[in-house]
This record gives sequence, structure tokens and C-alpha cells, in this order.
Amino acid sequence: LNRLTKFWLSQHRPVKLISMFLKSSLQRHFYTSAKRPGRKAFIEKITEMQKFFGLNVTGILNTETMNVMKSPRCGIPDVAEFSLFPGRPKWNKRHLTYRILNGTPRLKFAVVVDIIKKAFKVWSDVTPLTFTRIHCLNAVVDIIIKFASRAHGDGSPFDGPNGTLAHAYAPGKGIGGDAHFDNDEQWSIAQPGIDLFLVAVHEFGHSLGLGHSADPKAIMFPIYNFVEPFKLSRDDIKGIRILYAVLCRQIGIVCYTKMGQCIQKIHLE
Ligand SMILES: [Ca+2]
Ligand SMILES: [Ca+2]
Ligand SMILES: [Zn+2]
Ligand SMILES: [Zn+2]
Repeated sequence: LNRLTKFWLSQHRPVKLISMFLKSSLQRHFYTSAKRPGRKAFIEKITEMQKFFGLNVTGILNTETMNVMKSPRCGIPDVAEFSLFPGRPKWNKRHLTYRILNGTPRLKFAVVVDIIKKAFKVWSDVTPLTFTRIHCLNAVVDIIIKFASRAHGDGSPFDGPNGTLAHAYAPGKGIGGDAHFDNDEQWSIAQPGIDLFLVAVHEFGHSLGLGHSADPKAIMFPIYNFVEPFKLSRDDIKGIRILYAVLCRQIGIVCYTKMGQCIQKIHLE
């Protein structure tokens, strides 16, 4: 570790964040081959992160890198470009259901309901999927949405204000597809605070099978960035359509359908 790194580590609270970040990332990316997270793995990880976030690639934990690490973000480890989860889990049905278990103190529940609906619409507009909210508590739904603080029963506790904003699970049974939002955040509509709509669009991307993207314009980029008006990036659309495209019969044409209607034809090169 260089002097600046040591200084940071001794002076600043994000030590925990770094070690958590390194632990989760190293386990997924390096731990399988390297037995212990030595200095080399640390430098590699920093280098990978700097590349991912388009920073100066130095392999040294400098202030620029530290600032990125401290930015409000999603709690799922990073990978390059738009990505899918290992094994490419996806929903093998068109009509998905969801339940909103609770709200958050800073927004009226009706507003939360509306925001969640809008966030799902972003994805149903570009896929054959539909999303229906189910009120009945006895019914099994695909995607459970809840706000929670700190430990909330899934082994991935939230970290209080800032840091991790939310996380969501890839498609599957049980907790699969579920989206959790950190209830210690200042959830809001637009600014100031953290825009619930943008974070929900990102988390539902995970719920549908998208991992993180290295494209800063993508909603699947792991760091929260307020934008208005919002539009899915080409990268997001490319990713989701790999999972949920519907092929037409015509040779050389991919047709994306919604409710049986062709909504867009792409001519393959
Ligand atoms: Ca947090
Ligand atoms: Ca579920
Ligand atoms: Zn994420
Ligand atoms: Zn959770």
C-alpha cells in the first residue's frame, strides 16, 4: 500500500466500505483462483475498478478512486459492460406479478406505488413482459418489493445513510427477483435526495436478469447519478433484449413483441 492509501486507511471511515467492497468483489472475481487477497490482488482490484469507472489507471488507491467508492451506489458487485448473471437466469413467462410490502417515511405510499409502476413500465416498454401489482397477501408473487434498514433477513444488511442504496435478486424462485431499498436513504422524487424512480428502474433491471454495465450512460451503471428526463440507454436495451427478445419467422429480422404485437423490427447484418 502506498503512503496515500495508508493515510486514507488511517484517517477515514470508508475503510469498512473498502474492505467490504474488496471482500465481495475479490470473492467473485479473484478468490476462485487466488487463495488469499494479497497486495497483488488488491492492486489488480483497484486497477480493474479504475478501468471500470474510467479513472486514471494507477493501481493505487488515490482520492479520485476513493470518491467513486464512496458514491451512493447499488449493492451488487461490478463487472464490465452490460452483463447478465452467471447462468443467465431469466423469467420464463411473460406476465410477472409484484407486491409492495411497505413504504418509506419520506414518500406517501400512493406515491411509492406510482413510482414503482412507472419504473416497471420502463422495462415493459422494451420487452414482451407485463407487470401486475397483486394486493392479496396470500398470493405468491414473482417480485416482492420492500424498504428495510440494516439487517433484513437475507444476509446482505444495508449500511445506513448513503453507501449502498438498494439491491435486487436475479430471476428465480423465492427471493429471486425481489428488490430491497435501504430505508435509511432520503428517498424522493427527483432532487434533492435519492430519486426512487431511477434506483427502482436499476434494481428491476437486476430483477429481470441484468447485471451491472460499465457504460456510464446505462441505468445499469452501478453508481447513482440523477438524470432528467430519463431514457434507457442503448446498452440497457441491448442487454434486456438478449434475455427477452422474440424471434420472428422472417430470416434476418429480430422482432421485439409486446402483447403479441411487433413493436420493433431490427434487421440483422
Ligand atoms: Ca445505505
Ligand atoms: Ca421473488
Ligand atoms: Zn445494481
Ligand atoms: Zn436485501
